[in-house]
Amino acid sequence: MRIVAVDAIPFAIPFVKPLLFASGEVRVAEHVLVRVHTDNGVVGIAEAPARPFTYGETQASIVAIVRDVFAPLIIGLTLLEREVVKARLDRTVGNPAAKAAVDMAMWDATGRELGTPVTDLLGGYTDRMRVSHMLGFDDPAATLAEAQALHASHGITTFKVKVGRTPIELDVAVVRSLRESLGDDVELYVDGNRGWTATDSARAMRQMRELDLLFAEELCPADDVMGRRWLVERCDVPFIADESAVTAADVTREVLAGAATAVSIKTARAGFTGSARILHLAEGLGIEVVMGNQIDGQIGSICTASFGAAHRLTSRRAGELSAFLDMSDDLLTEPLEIRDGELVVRHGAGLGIDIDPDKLQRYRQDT
Ligand code: MUC
Ligand code: MG
Repeated sequence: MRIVAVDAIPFAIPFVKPLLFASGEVRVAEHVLVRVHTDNGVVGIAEAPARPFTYGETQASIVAIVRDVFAPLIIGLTLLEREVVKARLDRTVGNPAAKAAVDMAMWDATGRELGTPVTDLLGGYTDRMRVSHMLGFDDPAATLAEAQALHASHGITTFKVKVGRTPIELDVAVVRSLRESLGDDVELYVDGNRGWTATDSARAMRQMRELDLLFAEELCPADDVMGRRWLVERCDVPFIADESAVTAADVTREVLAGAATAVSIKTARAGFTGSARILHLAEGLGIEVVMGNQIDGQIGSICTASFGAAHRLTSRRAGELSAFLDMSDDLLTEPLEIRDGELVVRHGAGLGIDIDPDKLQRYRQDT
């Protein structure tokens, strides 16, 4: 189970419906397929989504750091030396999506070598997760129509609504229309991607008080230190740290500072190894967790589901697993399916997925 090669293949797949939010927009999934090859001929895979507006990683930077910096550091190690890999990769700060993809491709290769699903290796709590869908910026009628269509086609009943526009009334009107039209049985929460000030966030939360929100996420920047603490104190729902809490150390800092009371765990930026550290910390602190989404494709979504379903705490809440529904295509031989509002993990070895060579050839950017 020794690593003999690591490759990073850039690919691009257009979105049918672009996702717009306060910190950026995604019209094409410019992701990187990371593959870890072992001396037994096994290949583990994972996907790194470039999110320049959040973490500063681009598709080109992910390819370069995996090929030129990380691969030479880990070739020759075995798949079970995950802590050695982590220590070597962590000499470089940042680059969370690139590091996470290397980690998850190693876990996939380990599962394939052992003939065991990764989700069982991680914890094996259940085999499915409820799905939460992210609704990007739009007007109230279009957002409502999108939510209704997703409910009809996939049974989805939990929605994360992107907010953070000015004036705040634009977003409040969207959330109000969803609640009034969809009724009390759907779960709604909001994500500001740091778009509002603390004051605007507090006003918006006051205006949405009767709308029974489940959570509020990253409404204003965590770097507005006192403003954010003031806001979180006033918030009557758990306040999720997302991009302000990438590592377990970040989560500790934000929660102890009163800047968050819940955390979004994203395998796309923490891998399985880092996500487990954050989950255990959250359990110890007794805070809510949500399996978050980095606008992942199907490879990333099955990674999120495999981790989320593996643990009791992460499987309690709906996970953000459906961004790929807005993409025009993907790389898998067998596409993921969301039915009755749930995504079931794959029961095959590793992540239980395979790449379609024709699709990879069509979408890869390096040939
Ligand atoms: C989210 O939860 O914020 C938007 C930017 C990003 O990095 O992730 C997405 C979703
Ligand atoms: Mg977020």
